[in-house]
Amino acid sequence: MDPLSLRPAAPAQVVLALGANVGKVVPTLRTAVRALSSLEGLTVTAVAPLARTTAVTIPGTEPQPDYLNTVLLATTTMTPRELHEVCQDLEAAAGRVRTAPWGPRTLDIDLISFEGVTSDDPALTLPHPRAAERAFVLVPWSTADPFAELDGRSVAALAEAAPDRGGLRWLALDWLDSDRLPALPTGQYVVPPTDDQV
Ligand code: PH2
Ligand code: MG
Ligand code: MG
Repeated sequence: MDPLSLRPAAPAQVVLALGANVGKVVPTLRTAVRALSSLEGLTVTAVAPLARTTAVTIPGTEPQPDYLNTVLLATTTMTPRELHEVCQDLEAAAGRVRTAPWGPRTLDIDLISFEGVTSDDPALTLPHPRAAERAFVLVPWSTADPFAELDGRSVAALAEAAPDRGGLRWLALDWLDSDRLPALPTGQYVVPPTDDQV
């Protein structure tokens, strides 16, 4: 049986990472959190602070605007595949177009871990294969849950050791409701990519 299609016997703990670096990133991230919170099969238990992070890009590619990143902790009765599909639908609703791998994006929602599930399916690898080395995931996550573990290792310790740790500029704690946040990640509005640039 495919572990990604198994319905959890009891609500499973999951970790979702959200990121955006083009378009109206703050409203986009807020809309995504509200949409996830209102889902039938998902209960959001914590929303991490919002981090401004230097874009991690493929060496030699165009520099990108800073990202805003956050992490949600939740429990779910969905299967991993169902939850992954919901995340992709929300990305599409935010106007996500797939240009280059690791290209700029209006919204990225990654399933980082799903309690009790490991998978090496290239469409959905669990836990997320690069999460352990990404401060933009680990720092917000460890702020929301200081005792979190990933593959038996402390998320807080991994966060400190992550190569992109220095790229984390600030954390906004009350970002869901505060009206003092900039709508854009940098001083400059960056137009989201469109399909004809693919
Ligand atoms: N996501 C990527 C690639 N690079 N860099 C930052 N700072 N934040 C991200 O969310 C991010 C990235 C691929 O999904
Ligand atoms: Mg990602
Ligand atoms: Mg993704």
